[in-house]
Amino acid sequence: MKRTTTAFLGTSVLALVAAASLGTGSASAHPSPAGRGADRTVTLSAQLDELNGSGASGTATATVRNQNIQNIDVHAHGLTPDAPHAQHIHYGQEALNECPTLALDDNNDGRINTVEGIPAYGPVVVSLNTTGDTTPASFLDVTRFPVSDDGSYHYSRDNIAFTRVAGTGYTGGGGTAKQIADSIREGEGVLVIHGVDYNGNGIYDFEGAGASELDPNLPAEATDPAVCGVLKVDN
Ligand SMILES: [Cu+2]
Repeated sequence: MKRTTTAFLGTSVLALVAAASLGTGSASAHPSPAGRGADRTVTLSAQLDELNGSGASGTATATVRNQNIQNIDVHAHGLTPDAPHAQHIHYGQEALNECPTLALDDNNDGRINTVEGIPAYGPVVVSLNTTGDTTPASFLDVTRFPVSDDGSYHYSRDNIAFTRVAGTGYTGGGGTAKQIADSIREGEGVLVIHGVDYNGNGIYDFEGAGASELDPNLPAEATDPAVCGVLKVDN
């Protein structure tokens, strides 16, 4: 502690000798007042940029402490109006933990579908829905995701726990809640909002881009990614 050195410079030689002889000269007891837990709380923020020509954009901020998202806020605009938008935190140990580019368009149809984006952003680890279960099991339950009001919404939710997730690329099965939370706190999570009305007819239908590769009963318009941003650590 530099402050200790400064204090000693201001004291008399006698005092220095006395301090040294008492063994207190080191002033080594400098407790970290905040404790170790404070090191494990980080704030993250993301700039959300369009994918698939959606024209949408936004921002997100999150506070993550240990294995819990204390709060997350998402502001988005330019989305398909008055339609539900699945949104998730994606992460994979072997993913790039970046947003995808058209280089990942394996079938050359000019779109990045949700599966094609996985090498970049990884699988779903948290469903950012409005009520109930937030695990990947809820990733396509569109009834519990925010609905854009004229293309915009402000989403906020508190206390979302990370969970063990299969398919995240860890050997021996799924990544643990701690492994995933540690990586998200290091800035490796990617926030993705889905839902692109390609043909601009105001609804998700099969005319725009056919069926979703995730569920043949859902239009690809409902599941293709619309915006993406890496949740980076704030400085
Ligand atoms: Cu997603």
